[in-house]
Amino acid sequence: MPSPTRVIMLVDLDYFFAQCEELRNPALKDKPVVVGVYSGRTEDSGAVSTANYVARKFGVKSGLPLYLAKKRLEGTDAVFLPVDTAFYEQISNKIMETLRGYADAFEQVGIDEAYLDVTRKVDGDFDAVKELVQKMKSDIKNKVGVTFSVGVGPNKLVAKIAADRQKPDGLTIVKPEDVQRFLSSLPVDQLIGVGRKTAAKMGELGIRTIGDLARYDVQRLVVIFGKKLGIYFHNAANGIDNEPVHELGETESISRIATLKEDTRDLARIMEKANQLIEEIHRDAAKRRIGFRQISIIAVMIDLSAKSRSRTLETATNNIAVLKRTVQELFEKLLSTSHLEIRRIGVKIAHFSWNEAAQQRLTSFFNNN
Ligand code: TTP
Ligand code: MG
Repeated sequence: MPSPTRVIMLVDLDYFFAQCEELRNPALKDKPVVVGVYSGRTEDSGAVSTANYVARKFGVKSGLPLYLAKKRLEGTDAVFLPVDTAFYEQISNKIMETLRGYADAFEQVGIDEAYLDVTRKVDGDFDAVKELVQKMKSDIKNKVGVTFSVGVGPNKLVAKIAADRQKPDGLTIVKPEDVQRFLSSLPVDQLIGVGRKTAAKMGELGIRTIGDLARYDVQRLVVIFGKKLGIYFHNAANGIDNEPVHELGETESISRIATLKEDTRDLARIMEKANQLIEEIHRDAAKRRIGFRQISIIAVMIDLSAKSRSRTLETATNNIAVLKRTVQELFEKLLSTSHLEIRRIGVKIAHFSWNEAAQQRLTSFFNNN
């Protein structure tokens, strides 16, 4: 049975950190506003977190070194401000709370984005979406005073790309029958998971647009990029994505479990498998841009008894090195309490939050490849 058509929405708050600063001080509205992370080495060292659209006209954008931003805005009445995450979080929480009420299922991704499954809210009818979005926009405008852009499609992949097409205060709706046409002319790096390096590699194969990728032989993609990625790229380019909108409950966790090649008490062998599991878990967490505070392991011994260990960190992280180190320490501890060999191992992360992950997004998995 084919799955019924879903109506999925991505909401992306406009120039978020800078918009929050405008909210706090409306006199900033017509000026170029730059929010930056100051590294503190010299007065101007650091990078732009984001800039409002007035500043963007001068070529100032996320990631630009602050001294260059200053140079580009020379002679204007530009205002430079340091990041105030606590304040932005307050605003974000208020918005997310309101948005949640409009969705059948709701998944916040980072501090300024959320997916909404609104299939039942609009009765599966894409023609009813515009009115719903207008209602949401004016509701948030009245309650909080913030604008956002929306992408709508039959899945998360299309919704995400659509949201980038019209900004700020935009709305782009891609109906199921228009997906292929919508995607085909876009550059291939618009797909999540196609970073700079992958795009360059695809360029060498003559793949420049998503349409090129969609037409490329899937078997060859598998040979070049491996099975998982090859098939993912093929499906993504064809607009296929079945990922549900995950409700991120407080009790939720991400975990993986696997059987060792042979029963063992050798830490190096255990960690070899554990690191594979960790990489998958970390990829999942990075995709959803969540940080985690709790790390747990489980070991099934040869007598099939199970032992577990767990640690809660002081602050949330999405750092894979921390995850690997902690898991290793937990296995060392666990081994010291038993003389049995281990047969199966599992790794789990839980106690999620978005803040930390949002700040570290530039180092997240997908931005790195
Ligand atoms: P984005 O949604 O990528 O950017 P934005 O909201 O500022 O602008 P747009 O109107 O294009 O959506 O990121 C959300 C926030 O995350 C942004 O306001 C600041 C922060 N951020 C950084 O700190 N560093 C970065 O490199 C990026 C891209 C974002
Ligand atoms: Mg945004």
